[in-house]
Formats: sequence, C-alpha cells, structure tokens
Amino acid sequence: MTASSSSHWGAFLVDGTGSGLTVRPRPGDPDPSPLLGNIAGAHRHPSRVARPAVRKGWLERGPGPDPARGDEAFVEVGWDTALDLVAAELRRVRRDHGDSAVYGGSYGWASAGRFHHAQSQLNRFLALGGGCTRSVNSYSLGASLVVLPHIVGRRGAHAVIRRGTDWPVIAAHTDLLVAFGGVRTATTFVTPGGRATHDVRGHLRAATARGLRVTSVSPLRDDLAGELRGDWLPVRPGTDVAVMLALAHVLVRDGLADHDFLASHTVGADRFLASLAGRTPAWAAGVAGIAAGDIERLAHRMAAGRTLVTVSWSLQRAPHGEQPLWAGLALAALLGQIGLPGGGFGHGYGSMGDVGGGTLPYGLPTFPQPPNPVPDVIPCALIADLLLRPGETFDYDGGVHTFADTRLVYWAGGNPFHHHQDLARLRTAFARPDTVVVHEPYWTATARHADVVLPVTTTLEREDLGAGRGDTHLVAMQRADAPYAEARDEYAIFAALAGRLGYADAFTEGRTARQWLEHLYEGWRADKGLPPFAEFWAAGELALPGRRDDTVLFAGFRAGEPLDTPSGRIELHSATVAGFGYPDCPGGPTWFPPPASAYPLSLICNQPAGRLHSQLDMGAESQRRKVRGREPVRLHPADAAARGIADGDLVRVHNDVGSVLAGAALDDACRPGVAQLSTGAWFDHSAPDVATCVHGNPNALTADAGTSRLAQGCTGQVTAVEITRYDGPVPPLRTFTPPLETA
Ligand SMILES: Nc1nc2c(c(=O)[nH]1)N[C@H]1C(S)=C(S)[C@@H](COP(=O)(O)OP(=O)(O)OC[C@H]3O[C@@H](n4cnc5c(=O)[nH]c(N)nc54)[C@H](O)[C@@H]3O)O[C@H]1N2
Ligand SMILES: Nc1nc2c(c(=O)[nH]1)N[C@H]1C(S)=C(S)[C@@H](COP(=O)(O)OP(=O)(O)OC[C@H]3O[C@@H](n4cnc5c(=O)[nH]c(N)nc54)[C@H](O)[C@@H]3O)O[C@H]1N2
Ligand SMILES: [Mo]
Repeated sequence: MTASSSSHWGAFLVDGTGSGLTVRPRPGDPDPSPLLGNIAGAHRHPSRVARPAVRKGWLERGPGPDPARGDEAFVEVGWDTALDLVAAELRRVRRDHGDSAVYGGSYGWASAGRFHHAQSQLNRFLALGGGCTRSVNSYSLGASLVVLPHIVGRRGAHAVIRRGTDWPVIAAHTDLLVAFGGVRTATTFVTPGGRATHDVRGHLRAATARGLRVTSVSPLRDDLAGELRGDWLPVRPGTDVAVMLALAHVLVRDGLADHDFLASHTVGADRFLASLAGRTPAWAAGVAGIAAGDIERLAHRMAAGRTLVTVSWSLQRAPHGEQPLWAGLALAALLGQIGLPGGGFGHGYGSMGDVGGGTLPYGLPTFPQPPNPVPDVIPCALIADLLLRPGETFDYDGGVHTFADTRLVYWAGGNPFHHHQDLARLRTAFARPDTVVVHEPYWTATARHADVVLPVTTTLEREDLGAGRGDTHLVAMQRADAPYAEARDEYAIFAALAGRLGYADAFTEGRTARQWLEHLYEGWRADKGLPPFAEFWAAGELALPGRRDDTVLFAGFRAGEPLDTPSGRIELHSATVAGFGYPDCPGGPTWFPPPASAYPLSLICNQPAGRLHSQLDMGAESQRRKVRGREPVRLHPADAAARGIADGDLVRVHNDVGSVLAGAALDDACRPGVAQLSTGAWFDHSAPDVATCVHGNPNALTADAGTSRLAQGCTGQVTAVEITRYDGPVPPLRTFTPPLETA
C-alpha cells in the first residue's frame, strides 16, 4: 500500500514498511528536495528511542541540579512508571515553586503536520495545567522580528517576513537582484509545515531567461547557484552594512537618490543622509575586502533599472543583526522603488521556500491553543541565561524582564544541543534545573541531557494534515508503518499525563487523534467548497483554492495607505528605539565592525544542504557528505596549504569557546580567510580530551551572546576560529548509539 506523507522539505509517497520502507517524491512536485533521501534509512535506525528511559542518577537520587546530566546512562522503564514520574514531578514543581518554574519554551522545528505538531501539543498540555514560562521569537529571525516592527510597523513586518513580493512578480519585472547573503537554493527546499510544489528554482530560471541579473554579496560563491547569471562580491562576513552605506553614499553623491520618495514615505532620512559622510566606496572596500570600483558600479546599476535589494536571514543571525535589515531598507528607500512590482526590498529570498511563495486567503487547520496564564517569557536564544541566572534581569525591546527560577524543563520537538550557541555553556545550564523531560523519536544530544526521555512516533507512524504557508495542496499524511517499539504519539502521551493530573477531558475534549483530524478539517473546509474528510483522505491530497502569487510588497503603502509605525512611514530613524538608549542598537542604521578576534579565520555556520538542522543526520543524504564520518569544513585551498591541510584530512577547528573535529574539504568557493561548517552534526562530547565535539557541530565554537539589547536574537551564523590538521588517535563516534545501561 502506498501512503501519502509530508515533511518540512516537501510532500512524498511511501511504499513498504520497516527496513524495507522506500520514499519517492510527490508526483506533482516539479523540483523535489534531495533531503527526501534521509527518510528511509532513519525510519528504523538504532538511534530511535525504543522505550521510556530514565537517567540513572535521577532515578536513584530524585530530582535536583546535577552536573552528571548528559554523561550518565539511562534505564528503560514501563510507560506507566514513566508517566507516573513525570506527572508527580510536574505536580511537585507547580506546588512548591509555582507555574513559572516550568519552562515550556521548547524551541524547535519538530515535524510537519498540523495536529501532531509537538510544540502545539506541549503548549496546550502545559497551558491547561497552569501554564509555564515560554519563549518568543525564533532562532531564524531573532533580530528581524523585533526591529522590523519599529521600522515598518507590525503589519509591515508581517508582510516583509511572511509574504514579500512573490517570485512570479520578480520573474516578470526585476532587472537586478542585489542579494546580501546570496540566494541559496538548497535552503529553499525547506518550508515550515511542508510544501507540495517546489518552485523557487523554476522561477529563478524563468527570471534569468527574461534577463534578471543577480549580484550576490557573500563570502561564499555558491550562495548563488552556478546556473544563474550574476556577479559575486566576496565580502568579509559581518561587513554588509558598510557596503550598504557606501552604495547609499554613491547614490546620494551622484544625484541618483529618490528624494521625493524619502520625503513622502520615510522619516529620519535627513539623519540617515548625514550619517553617510565618509562612508565612501574606498572606506567600505577596505572594511569588506572588495574593490571600491565594484561598489561604485553596483550603485549605478541599481539606479539604472528595476532593482530589488534583498537581505538573507543569515545576516541578522549575528552580532548587531538588527543593522543589516535597517541599512538594507534605507538603501532600498533611497532607490525609491519600494512598492513597485519587482523593486524595493525583500528579506529571505533564498532563506526559505515560502518567502515570495504565494498566499492563501485563509488560515490552515490548527490545534486550538488556550491562553498561557503565566506571563514570564524569554527571547528563545536566552535559554542558557534563563537557567544560569534565575532572578536576574535582562533587557529586551525597551523593557526590563526577570529570569524565572526554572525547576523543570520540558522539551518536545527541538534540539537545543544542536541549535543553541556555546554548547559547553548549555551543558552547564542544563545541570541547573531539578528535572529535564524530553520527548524524542531519536536519542539526540538533548535527549541525552534529559532525566526522563519519552519515545514518540514519527510522522510515518501517525496520521496528520500537512501544508505550509502559501502551499498549493493540503496533504493527507497517512500512516505508513506501525510505531517503532513502544513509541507513542505526543497526543496520547499528553492525554495520559493530563489524565493523571485531572484534566484529561479539557485536553482531549473527548476526541481521539483521528476524530481531531476530522474535526479540524471539517470546521475548516466548510466555507471553501472542499470535499468531506473521507473523500480528501482517500485521495491523499487536495488543491488549495484561492491561492495567489502576485503580491507586490508595500504596493498599498506606496499608494497612500499608512504603515502602523508612529509616523505611518518607514522609520529610517525610530524615536522609539532611540528612546530605549541602547548603545548596541541606536535609533537608526549604524555600522558596527564585527567583533575583534585573535583567531584568523571567519567560520560561517550556515544551514546544512544535506538535512534539516540536526534532523536525520544518520540518513543517506546527510551521511554521503561527511568526510571520514565527520562534518565537512570547507576552506580555501590557500588557507589549507598555509596550514599543511590536504583535502580529506581530519582537522581540529578551535577557539576560546571550544573545539570540534571535522573533515577538511578544500574549495575555492570560500573567500580566502573564510571557512564554512554547517550546523546540525549530532553533538558528540564523548572525547573531551580531543575536542568539545568530535563530530563537527559548530555550536561548540559559537559565542552565546544576543544580537543586541533590543532583540536578544541568536548570533550563531559566524564565529572566528583557527584550523589545524589532526593527526592524533581518532575517537569513535558515540552520538548515534543510545546511552542505555547494559545489563
Ligand atoms: N550556529 C548556528 N546555530 C543555529 C543556526 C545557525 O545559523 N547557526 N540556525 C538556527 C536556526 S535558524 C534554527 S531554526 C535552529 C533549529 O533548531 P531545531 O529546530 O531545534 O533543530 P532540529 O534538528 O530541527 O530539531 C528538531 C528536533 O525535533 C525532533 N522531532 C521531530 N519530530 C518530532 C515530533 O513529532 N515530536 C518530538 N517530540 N520531536 C520531534 C527531531 O528528532 C529533532 O531532534 O537552529 C539554530 N541554530
Ligand atoms: N537544506 C536546508 N534548508 C534550510 C534549513 C536547513 O536546516 N537545511 N533551515 C531552514 C531554516 S530554519 C532557516 S531559518 C533558513 C535560514 O536561511 P539563511 O539564514 O538565509 O541560511 P544560511 O544557510 O544560514 O545562510 C545563508 C548564507 O548567508 C551567508 N552569510 C553568512 N554570513 C554572512 C555575512 O555576514 N554577510 C553576507 N553577505 N553573507 C553571509 C553564508 O555564506 C550562508 O551560506 O534556512 C531554512 N532552510
Ligand atoms: Mo530557522
């Protein structure tokens, strides 16, 4: 029997079961993701969590801070025992320390599926049980989500981030795409919730055939696909704002700035223009390591046709990450094309498949979320500070907040020991709470740092509804195989826990998982003329009606509708932000040099082309890219030669934060002085004498610091390192072997 299914990297079909299970792309998908190649081999991989497991020390000594967390073996227990332990611990912590002592922020991508989505299940369970401290914003867009509302208003920020000018409009109208951070296509296979039709490369090819040219400003040549026509400005990481200011400088100096647009649609232009004094191409060229003439020429080309300035999400995942957004918007405002088809500003073309990817005139079916009665929040990338600094205060977006005293951490659907910075510090932080509960299908590093690990099903083992924002189809995610060993659906786990805590009916509303799917679907389809559930389910998918892909970002604003900023205009100077008095985020676009470092190489820690974050790292598509089983670190042949490193050597990448083992891959696509190690190799701390992580997770090397006091966003994209050849004994990888006590 063939089952239809979906993932964040696209819809697919499944045949067979167990270790014989195979996966093929959804037949209607013109450009399916290579990441589908990870699924089959991961399905019954030995790194699956088979049974509920409890850390030995916690089982013997009970809850409490414990530096052994992450280093101790686990004991398998029955479901009833595990659920009794978790219910009792939740009750104890809420009673003795209050509801804010439960941290349910649980950041992470989990899996596709509108109903079984892990965080939605967890949030509902914790909210109905008294609430919890939660997290806001994302690692993806930590700076943008906070600074953009100050520049273009809340609705404007939503339009920039969640819609953007659609790709077909760009394909039809844009002459020049100036892409800070490039337009990676490997990343656009991914869309939260999935995507039935991958069309970004198709649109880019059509645009190129019509005459679009791309200038990719990036330290890596292959941030722009070789098949697209364009130029590469190989800047040093963290210097984009300097280049943007110099481009603006040339536009103003040469009479190419649109002063009418500045006067009618912005505030603070006078200050911005004044700040351009001295920001010459020669100055920026020195900072960014490119030629001044290239900046001059680019500025003139930008003014000569329909130009879209786009800033990739990666640029704001860095210290002062608010600034490239603000400077990029200011540059686009100077050109005066904001709101024109194919011109103006964009954010994240090449970051995610749904940017410019169309819109639906209605929401998708969603598991209802009751309000969380606990007011405490952290920006998600402050997780280690939350655990290490209870009772202390932090700045965030004009307010002063206090870190709650966390006793119980509950994580479902994320892998902080993949995603957070300075993982050695995170290990110290995870030693602090009394109890850590993790739901996982796999024995990730986060599961290893828990006290109670509950095994959950994967999407192949349950039923769900799959679609992403602006998607073309709703996919019936049909069960393809039985649950692995004793794995259970998150819904069943939380229903059982809610039963022990006395609120099962509130949590389930008396429905089974299948009844919820029918309920959510039927309530949603009623006004859309769509077929009843049984018909949809049997067909495996349905086309979503009313989808549009002709959005022009800020067209209404250009035509006279005010933005919801204090001025109603684009704020090139924000009195609100200036009023916060943050030296690290003043009231308008400001150049901050990247942090100085004694380490000579910039290390780009970007998204992995062979997997989604850390998910399915044991899968074939991820494994075929490894070098001697370790994550590849790319570096320029000249940098390698200077260090006596040959292609395929094992190397140690290190700095003051930590060290990793990785496999050298020589590639002149890296600007000299720049190396690149993608995120997501499963953290392996089993040989600390050799390296903090012997598998190549770059977050052993990144600093745990926020973008600024404004947004406190993740800054993991870039760090500074040295790389040396590693000739010592090679420690085995332990990260894919479950940490179970052997009899
Ligand atoms: N240095 C550096 N670090 C970064 C970044 C960077 O650019 N540089 N990027 C950041 C970004 S943008 C992001 S979004 C984060 C991503 O960080 P995460 O979202 O935490 O990474 P994932 O590997 O997707 O983790 C999802 C986890 O959920 C599990 N899972 C899947 N399905 C289910 C389910 O149904 N239930 C449960 N309970 N679990 C499930 C998976 O096995 C996996 O372990 O990483 C961030 N970290
Ligand atoms: N295959 C795959 N696709 C994914 C993901 C994945 O894990 N795997 N994750 C998804 C998620 S959650 C997110 S948030 C998005 C993230 O989307 P992005 O943040 O846009 O993706 P990255 O790959 O981290 O970064 C893109 C490029 O930015 C460049 N860059 C880094 N620093 C600088 C700089 O200072 N200046 C300039 N000019 N360029 C710089 C790097 O060369 C890098 O290759 O990707 C999504 N897509
Ligand atoms: Mo992300």
